[in-house]
Amino acid sequence: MVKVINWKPGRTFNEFSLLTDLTTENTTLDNISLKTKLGKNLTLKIPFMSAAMTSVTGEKMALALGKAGGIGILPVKYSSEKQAKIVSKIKDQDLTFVEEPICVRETETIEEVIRRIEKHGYSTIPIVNKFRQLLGIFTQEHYWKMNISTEEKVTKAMKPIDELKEKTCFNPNLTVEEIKKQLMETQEKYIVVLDEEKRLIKMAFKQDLEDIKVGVAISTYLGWEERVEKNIQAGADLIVIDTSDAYSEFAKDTIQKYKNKGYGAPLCAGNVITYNGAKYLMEAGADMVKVGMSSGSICTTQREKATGRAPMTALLETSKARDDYFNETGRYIPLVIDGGINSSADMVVALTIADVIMMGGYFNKFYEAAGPKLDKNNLSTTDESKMEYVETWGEGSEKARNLGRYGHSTKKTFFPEGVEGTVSYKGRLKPNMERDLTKIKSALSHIGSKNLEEFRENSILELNSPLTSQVVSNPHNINIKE
Ligand code: MZP
Repeated sequence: MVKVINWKPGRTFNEFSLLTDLTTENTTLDNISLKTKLGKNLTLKIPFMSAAMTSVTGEKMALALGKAGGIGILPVKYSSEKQAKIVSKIKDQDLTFVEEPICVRETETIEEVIRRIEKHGYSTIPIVNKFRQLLGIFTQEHYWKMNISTEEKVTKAMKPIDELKEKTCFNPNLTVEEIKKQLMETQEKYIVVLDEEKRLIKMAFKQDLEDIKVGVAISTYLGWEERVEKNIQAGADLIVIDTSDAYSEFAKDTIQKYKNKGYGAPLCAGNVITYNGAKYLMEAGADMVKVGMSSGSICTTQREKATGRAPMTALLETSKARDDYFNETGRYIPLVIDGGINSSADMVVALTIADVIMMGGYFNKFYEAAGPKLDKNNLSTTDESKMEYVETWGEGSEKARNLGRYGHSTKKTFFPEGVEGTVSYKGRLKPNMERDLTKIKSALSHIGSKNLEEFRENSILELNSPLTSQVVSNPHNINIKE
């Protein structure tokens, strides 16, 4: 006789709707913070983590996501030397000038400029005349506060040069060290460097002074200690035990040994899907717990051996362990939800419980993904204008054969639990992600939360029937214009 049959079906993200609450002056879009605290020494500006997958997180992805305020996790399939080399490179990033900032002419409309912002993801756009002399700066943040139609000329919505005294500097020969000093001393987010004729020379952004976060995955197999040591030396901000099933004595042993070393970087352990699994890792000393099994976009675990859980149910159950453990010990253990997040709506629902979301398929679609890019004939290309698809594969696929993640100590017992395929190319990470972050902020605004902590406390979710999901999740009764 089976021990328990749980007749309540598992739930995924898009089965839920989020109810609204009072929006206040403090919870308009530009007042909302998406910061997430993942431990004493680690706070992210945005709650995004890229999956420790060889088709997703390489140097380019880790750097781009880290710069944007999230964190990339370098896969355990990389040698420890390769991981540590990338970590060092990212941690050693220094501020550089933006030598040719994208700027627009004074003749353009606000609509045209906003479209450009959406394409490139830059939020601070210099407005110049035909001699490249600076007339002003357009930012969406400033524009949102004005009541002007997007059909108007951009000059109507820009901050004119005479109001930019603190943000401009008339010394084209300014060095990197000098600009760094200026940025550190000012409240401003950027400085524009001009020549005596007010021609735009270069820009520098305060954001580029910030420390870029990067994490690495380890397994529980032989050699993990050396891998940790190398990556900690290189400056890694987070170590992630990446195994498909972390409810194991091996994970506990790894956590305890890691914690005994007294490293400053927090340790995330996963994946688990049950209350008991999460509690076990918390009690073993994990600083963060990663949740999910069988929900990944490339995953066939459920099909092969029926183990796994619907991601929202896994998150709900493990969050009970987070609450209980907090009540017992006063230690709050952040949860990472990993796998199955496909849209901004999924992100919002996941963030009603999780502290951070890890995504593979989502990041795989971008230019910065490690997977090779293909043209419309499925041929490899490095020409961005021809990119149509990106290759993707699971860590449990024949291609990756990440033995340690799936509990194999030799190749003899390996069988695939993941597939290979392609995803449609979506362009650069920054503009796409900024749009999704705005959607998340918009959801927070609707329920009157100014940060993610409040959001987790205030959210009220409602389960939809399958029929309701069809109606509320999709347009209906119209022919959709492509
Ligand atoms: P997704 O965001 O693509 O839906 O899911 C990404 C997650 O899927 C990874 O972070 C990892 O936990 C999981 N994964 C990676 N490879 C496999 C596999 O081959 C897998 N089965 O399930």
